[in-house]
Amino acid sequence: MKCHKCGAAAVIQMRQHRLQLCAPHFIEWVATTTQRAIDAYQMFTPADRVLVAVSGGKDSLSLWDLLLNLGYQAAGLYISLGIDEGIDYSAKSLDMCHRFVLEHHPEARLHVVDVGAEYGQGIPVLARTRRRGQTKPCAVCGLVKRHIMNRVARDGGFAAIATGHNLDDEAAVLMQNTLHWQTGYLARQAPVLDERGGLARKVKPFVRLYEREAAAYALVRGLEYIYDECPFATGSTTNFYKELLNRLELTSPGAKQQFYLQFLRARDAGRVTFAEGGDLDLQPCARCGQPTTAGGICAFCRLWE
Ligand code: Q46
Ligand code: ZN
Ligand code: ZN
Repeated sequence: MKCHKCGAAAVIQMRQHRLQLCAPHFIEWVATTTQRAIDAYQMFTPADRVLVAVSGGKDSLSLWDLLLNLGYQAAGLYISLGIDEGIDYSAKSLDMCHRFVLEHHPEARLHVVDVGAEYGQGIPVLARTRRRGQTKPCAVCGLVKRHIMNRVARDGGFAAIATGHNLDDEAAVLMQNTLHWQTGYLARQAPVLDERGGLARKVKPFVRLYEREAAAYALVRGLEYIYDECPFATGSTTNFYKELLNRLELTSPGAKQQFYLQFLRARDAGRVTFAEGGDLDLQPCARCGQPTTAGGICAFCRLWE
């Protein structure tokens, strides 16, 4: 298998692009693809300070590495959730982030927020003892992560929060939202969510990259990352839809990409429209000042009552 650009040995074949590339040309291709997405959706410019949410996994560390290599002012944010579950998940993933900085970008700034140390309880305990987390800790975890990301972005004056969501993630969520005709979610599912009512701007520079390409990027760049998924992610509906789409992709290369990117094009061109389901009336929480729809005290502050 030879690189289509230079004829050297190829490290990856991307059937949906009918393209196979050697290591240096693949890195260059990932950089160009990501830069094009950043420009197309006007995510941020080199003058902006960006906060990259890192988990120690392949997507977020690849994204942070690439943004730094492209010359962006990108700081990392790691939120320690206190998840052990017999595999030392949080400790190991934080260690990956520290090693990434040390070995690849010693000049980069990593913000660490330890939920247990700062608020008194980590996610597993919180979930077990609150009604919201009874079925799965993810509801509590998502709420906590959103609150902390928003706080750090606001306090640090960052222009945007960047997350490592890739095309597989987005296509899976799109499939789920479509099968349930969640029109409000379909209206808001986008590579960029603008700042509103005190909610920080959110961007996803990897939306045009397949998950296996983000993994290949990490591998080729020699980035170490945590292979384990969060133990609470097993059996998640997103993973179920990802598998379905991957089966489709096997027989029809490019199906995932087609499904997601054509949705964005059709919606952005106004060929399909979805109602957002009422304007979000955001008010500052009486305790923490972060925006809330509930009025009075936000869901995050109520967690700790
Ligand atoms: S970290 Fe948290 Fe995820 Fe683990 S508990 Fe669920 S939401 S699965 S991305
Ligand atoms: Zn090449
Ligand atoms: Zn609050």
